[in-house]
Amino acid sequence: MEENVKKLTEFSAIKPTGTLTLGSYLGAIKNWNELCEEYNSIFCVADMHSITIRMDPAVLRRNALEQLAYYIASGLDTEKCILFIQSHVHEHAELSWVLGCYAMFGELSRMTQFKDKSAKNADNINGGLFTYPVLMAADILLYGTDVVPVGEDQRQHVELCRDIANRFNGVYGDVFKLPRAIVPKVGARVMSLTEPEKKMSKSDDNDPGSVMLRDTDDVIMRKFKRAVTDCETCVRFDPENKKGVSNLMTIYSAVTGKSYEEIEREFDGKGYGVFKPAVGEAVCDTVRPIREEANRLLADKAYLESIYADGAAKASRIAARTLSKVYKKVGFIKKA
Ligand code: AQP
Repeated sequence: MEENVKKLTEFSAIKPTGTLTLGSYLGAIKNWNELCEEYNSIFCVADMHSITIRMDPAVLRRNALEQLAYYIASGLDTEKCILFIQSHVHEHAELSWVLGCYAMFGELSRMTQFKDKSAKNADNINGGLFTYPVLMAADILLYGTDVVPVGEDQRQHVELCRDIANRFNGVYGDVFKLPRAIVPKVGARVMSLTEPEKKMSKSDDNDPGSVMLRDTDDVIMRKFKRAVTDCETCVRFDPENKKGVSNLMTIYSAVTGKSYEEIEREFDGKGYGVFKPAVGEAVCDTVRPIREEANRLLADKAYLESIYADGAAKASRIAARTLSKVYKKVGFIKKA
């Protein structure tokens, strides 16, 4: 896809710290797809963001390629979207440095994800973890992004990106467009099946509470059958008092398009023994074609390489224009 200057631009990314979950799909990728027709669509595999935790290099490489395959298998049209790997476009790191000089220590310290991840990795609270939202701001701002489809947990980072852009524009004029987050109505925060007060996350592959897009039907069914519910038997949406059941209803609603009222009627008087496998089956129906297509794509490395090479070339052209404008504005001498 070549950039169409009249269209608005959507940009988003996911870091390949593990294999994608149902949460990554419902909270993010599914919604990327929905805007592709109307927007210039640019998506990256955020490998640079992944090294804020210690990752085995071979695993990172494998995850990154697998993630690209899952993007395409989820329906992203390679003719209409730019798909690339973040570390292939060096402008991300370069703009990140400049923006870091316009991001305040106090605001970075207030980021919920920084606080959560620091608590989780107390022995490795590195600078990258702290400046992660600055690199994310660079990712977004390089492409003149209008909208960033993300799950609820990333909304705060997109808002910080706007603040940084605004501050920069306040000094140098209108250099950056101000992006806004788009968060889905259903599925913005998919919770763990075993600990429904915790977000479903991809970094723990063996977590029985996380449904991975690469899980087989059997594994998915087993996870749903073991999902935590409560001591009542009625299927009712009440996220305060019935966290597990409400999470399952959210998942069911997101994959079937049914409203909470319709779901309550469908399972009225049927109990969790019927409800949990029904959610599992609906999820299998959504995930199975994606998994099968991703496996097919992963067997064709040359094809995936052609997609990310082409994507990096197109992304670089846009990113280089933005970076050169920024360098000029801040006063760097143009390279002879
Ligand atoms: N459980 C979720 N429900 C809804 N949306 C979710 N997202 C992630 N988990 C859920 C959305 O998917 C994108 C993932 O981006 P990311 O990997 O860069 O960030 P993350 O939020 O840190 O994802 P994880 O899975 O929790 O990764 P780890 O375990 O490595 O920290 C974002 O749009 C996110 O909102």
